[in-house]
Amino acid sequence: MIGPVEEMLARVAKADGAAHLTLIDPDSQSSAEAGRMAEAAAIGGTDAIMVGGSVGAAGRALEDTVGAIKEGSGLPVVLFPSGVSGLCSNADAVFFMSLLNSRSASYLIENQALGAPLVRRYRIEPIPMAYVVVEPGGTVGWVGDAKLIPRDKPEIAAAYALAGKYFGMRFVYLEAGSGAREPVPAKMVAAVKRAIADPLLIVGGGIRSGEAARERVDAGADIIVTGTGVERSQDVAAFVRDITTAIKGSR
Ligand code: 1GP
Repeated sequence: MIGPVEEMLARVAKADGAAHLTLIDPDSQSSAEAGRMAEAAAIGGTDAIMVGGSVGAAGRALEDTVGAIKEGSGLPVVLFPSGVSGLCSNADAVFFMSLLNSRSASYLIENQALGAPLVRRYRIEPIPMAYVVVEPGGTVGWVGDAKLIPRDKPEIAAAYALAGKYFGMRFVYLEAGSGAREPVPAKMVAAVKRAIADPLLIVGGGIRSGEAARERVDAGADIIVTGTGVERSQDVAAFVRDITTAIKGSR
């Protein structure tokens, strides 16, 4: 069953050529600061806010951050949990994801099984997603025990993404790791989109300019995620505007 946040993302990706998500890690700033960042990102044209992080994105800090973001920006909040503790009841949706190239049952299915009843109790919208981590992988690659996809092996990324599609996942996320020096190669993005066709393709990790974002959208990305660039920016609205202007209306 497709919920309102997924429906909105699909509609924007189709109508505008691509959608943009801003990632905010509750561990990186106060909740009030996160609220101001989200407000500025909304002014810059982002479509929704993702909230999560590999370390420390849980409990009170998570809930307060989600609350402040919703109040500050009015945008939907999609949780991006690293485990069951990354869930909270005041978000709109959750990327209900499996790290398909993890070696650990924890990140493939165990956290998801423990989290599923909470998602139901909290009434947050689950968005089924295949999560695939590519070199260098960063913190999430290490924490998630990923067998990193080599950057020069687009066919391996495509095989994992296709497996996700055949499992019924409607989103595929190609992740280079937060703060990666280089984003996922455009060639790999193109190979994955060719393989999966319909599921929405999210690309993130190391995207810090409109040009880099545009290259990935031209290659087939439907949604671009930026986190570190937003966090480090002196002018969040202008940074996000640079990316959204570059990707929207580009296809
Ligand atoms: C991390 O893909 C996201 O999960 C965002 O990466 O922080 O490098 O923008 P950045």
